[in-house]
Amino acid sequence: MASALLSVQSLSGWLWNGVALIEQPVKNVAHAVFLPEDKSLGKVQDCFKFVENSLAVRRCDKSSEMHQWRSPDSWRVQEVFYSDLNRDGTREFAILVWRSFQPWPIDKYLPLGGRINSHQDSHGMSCHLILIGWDGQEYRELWAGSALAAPLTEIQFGDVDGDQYMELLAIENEYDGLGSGNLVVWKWQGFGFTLLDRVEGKFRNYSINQTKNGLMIITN
Ligand SMILES: [Ca+2]
Ligand SMILES: [Ca+2]
Repeated sequence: MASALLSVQSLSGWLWNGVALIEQPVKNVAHAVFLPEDKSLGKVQDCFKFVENSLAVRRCDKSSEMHQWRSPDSWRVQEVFYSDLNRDGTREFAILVWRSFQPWPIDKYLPLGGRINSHQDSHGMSCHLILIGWDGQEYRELWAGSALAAPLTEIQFGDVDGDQYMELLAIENEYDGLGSGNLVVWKWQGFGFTLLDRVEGKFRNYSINQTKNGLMIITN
């Protein structure tokens, strides 16, 4: 995760003021330390494994096939975290996946199709955010976004606007130009994510710190 030792001289802090992320002076802020995600899924009998760009969920004691889910071989799972992004009171996996680009189905038939054709890299791979969770009977894809217009890296969760719900934080890169970009915060709005704010820049990573004024995002 993005917990590299940050150089204090190059840091900016960003706090939500009710309308936008506002830059703050960063002084004497303790470096954020990212703890490993809790690997129990609220029900201690379920475990997950994230290795070699593949995510697998199963009963820790392998007792139930119903409790198994595995990312398809055609997916390259890049990042994973476990939180309640879709605001239904239950945590799910948010995963960042690269897979072969697919146009919107309807665009195959429209004269002006191909509206998201730029949402892929030069190898025909596109970046997607997907939520995987327990629906009461099995683990499944709860929500899958179409190809992102700009691929994300460094995904994390945090309550940026202080409404007790978690937002998605990320660095927004360019296809074929991964490495730095804008800081973005997305929030769930019922059927998908909507942009809460974007701070334009060439940020490589960031950390999040709880302060008395709210969640401060520290970029470098
Ligand atoms: Ca949820
Ligand atoms: Ca929030």
